[in-house]
Amino acid sequence: MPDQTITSVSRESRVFKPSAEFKAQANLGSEVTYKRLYKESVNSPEKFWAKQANELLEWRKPFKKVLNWKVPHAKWFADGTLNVSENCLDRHLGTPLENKAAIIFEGEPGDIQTLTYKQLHREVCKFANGLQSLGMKKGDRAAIYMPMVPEAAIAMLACARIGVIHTVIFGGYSAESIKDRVNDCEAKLVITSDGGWRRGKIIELKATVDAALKKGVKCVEHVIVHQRTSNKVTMKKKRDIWWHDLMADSSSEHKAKAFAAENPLFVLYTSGSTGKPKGVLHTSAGYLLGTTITSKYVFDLKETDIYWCTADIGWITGHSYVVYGPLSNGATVLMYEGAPNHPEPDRFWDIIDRHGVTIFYTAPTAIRAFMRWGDDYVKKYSLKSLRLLGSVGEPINPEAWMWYHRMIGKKRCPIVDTWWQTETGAIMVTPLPGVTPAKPGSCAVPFFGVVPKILDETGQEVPKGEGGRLFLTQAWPSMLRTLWGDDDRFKKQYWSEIKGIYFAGDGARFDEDGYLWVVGRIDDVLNVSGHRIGTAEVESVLVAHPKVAEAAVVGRPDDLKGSALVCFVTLKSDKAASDDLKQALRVHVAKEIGAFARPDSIRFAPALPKTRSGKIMRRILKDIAAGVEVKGDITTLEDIKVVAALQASD
Ligand code: 7RM
Repeated sequence: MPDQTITSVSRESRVFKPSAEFKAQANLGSEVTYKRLYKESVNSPEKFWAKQANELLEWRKPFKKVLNWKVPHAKWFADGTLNVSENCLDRHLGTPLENKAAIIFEGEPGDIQTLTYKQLHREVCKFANGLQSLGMKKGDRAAIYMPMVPEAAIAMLACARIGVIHTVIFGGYSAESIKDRVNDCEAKLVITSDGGWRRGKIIELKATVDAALKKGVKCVEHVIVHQRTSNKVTMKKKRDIWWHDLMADSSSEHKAKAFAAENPLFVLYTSGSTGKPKGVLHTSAGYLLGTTITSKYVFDLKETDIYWCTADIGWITGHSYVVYGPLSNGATVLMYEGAPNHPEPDRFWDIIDRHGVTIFYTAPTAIRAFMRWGDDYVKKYSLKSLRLLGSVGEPINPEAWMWYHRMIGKKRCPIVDTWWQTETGAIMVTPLPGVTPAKPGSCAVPFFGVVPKILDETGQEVPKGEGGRLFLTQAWPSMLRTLWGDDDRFKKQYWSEIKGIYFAGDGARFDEDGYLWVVGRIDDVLNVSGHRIGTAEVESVLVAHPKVAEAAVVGRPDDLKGSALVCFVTLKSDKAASDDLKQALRVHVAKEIGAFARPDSIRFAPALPKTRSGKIMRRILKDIAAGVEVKGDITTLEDIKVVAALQASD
């Protein structure tokens, strides 16, 4: 394919049009069709979604009612029934897809395993029978704490098959974090692995689960342990069961039951503005429809693709675009267990060439790391199989976009910069690769059924070009339904900023062409290397340390991570500051939350900047952390001298 053309260079950005070749083969390649469909999707959403739901999903009992919307509670296709696992597996059997690879797995040590749709179906059926033999049934919760191995997807799909609600916990989380999540949703079962490979070392997952369960967990009856690394683990009698033992006794026949469209599918915990993570609840048909339709049109998925999304299944991107969306489309999904720089920083490019990956979806923080490691690692590979690139997780800076376009896409592949959230379930704003000209740094235009608005404090729409808060004003099928056990927080967090419409927590603006530019979180959530971390979570861990009196955590712009974590800490009066204590506090946070939350910097200060009513003025701390002049009004500060002391802190 020839280069995509640069059609204009404006002050802000260049514009990259899809090539004629890409357009011609795209699942959606016509601007006229996109416009017509978008119009229909927002003007007659029920008609649009009914048609898509019938075309893209397999129903056991067809729905009659499309949407029941009593703000903020949505029910989609409520009187219809289906089975999500059947939609991802059984429906491809008896078709030419059945002997096609569903999952190509590459472990970090280099082991490779392929599961066809037929084989994956067989494994899922066996595991579903195994879960049932342990008494797991519809509505029960199961926590999954596993590395990126096919068994993680098998566990998710088996839960879905029998109506068990899964909650996947990212393998980087600590024992304490596991305990909180398992207790919050009262999981009866934990599914884990002995370990997982990361940079040549074993991450001891089972040992971490053991530690979590010792911290005061009453709800867990069983732990299923998949053997990955064969490191020594302790198996607690009666409670712990080897995956392979359970599977050995299980039949590979399993008839999936039909469940109501609104049956809960999973809870996924995500950070919010308080210390307590939010359990985002997604249900069945609407979620599956959102992930299926976006996989088809945003990634332009075809039968012949080898599709690779590098996200871990512990995050929403792994749920929607490693498991449910691509499998429902009958795609071949590549799964890689390990680190991008093991044994060398060329591992991803090596994988792409060896497996012939055609679609590659990753995060800006990874792209920036590759840029830093240097072009030589990329140039050793042809990357000629690639035809489409994607980005997700945070705003992609134009420099990184251009490098991705030139170095990885060889100026031939469209890039889809996809904006969405754990809460939205599926991609909301994105270019369509065969239709939308891309601008580096902008996530472009709303997907079908999505109506984004940028509003000011009074709820007025701001003029194009001006920044404000991002809202979604129309209900969509894959929207979160509530927060597990806390519907009040759900209402308050998302639907009360401006009554009755969804507040995304992001700041953004539209440009003159109607393209969306997301700036980033405007609540107390940080995006560190694409991981969502609540400042309040880190603060509560810090103040739990015996030497700490008070703590305030802010983000500092960072070239690689997006945001770096900077913690301002005041010590109890009889405690002395030292470098050792700094290090101890960093280790403390990593231990309590997870290594990905390890603070970049701890600064001891005699006091924190507070208003007279005692509120910490974070914007002052942000400026101080960034090393810039403190801007804006500081007259509300209770003690003005605090600022100078903070600036002098280290
Ligand atoms: C999918 C995911 C959500 C937050 C969101 C934004 C940021 C995600 C983009 C982005 C700019 C993007 N879910 N974000 N994608 N910002 N451009 N393409 O990341 O729940 O973990 O995070 O991530 O701030 O609110 S998430």
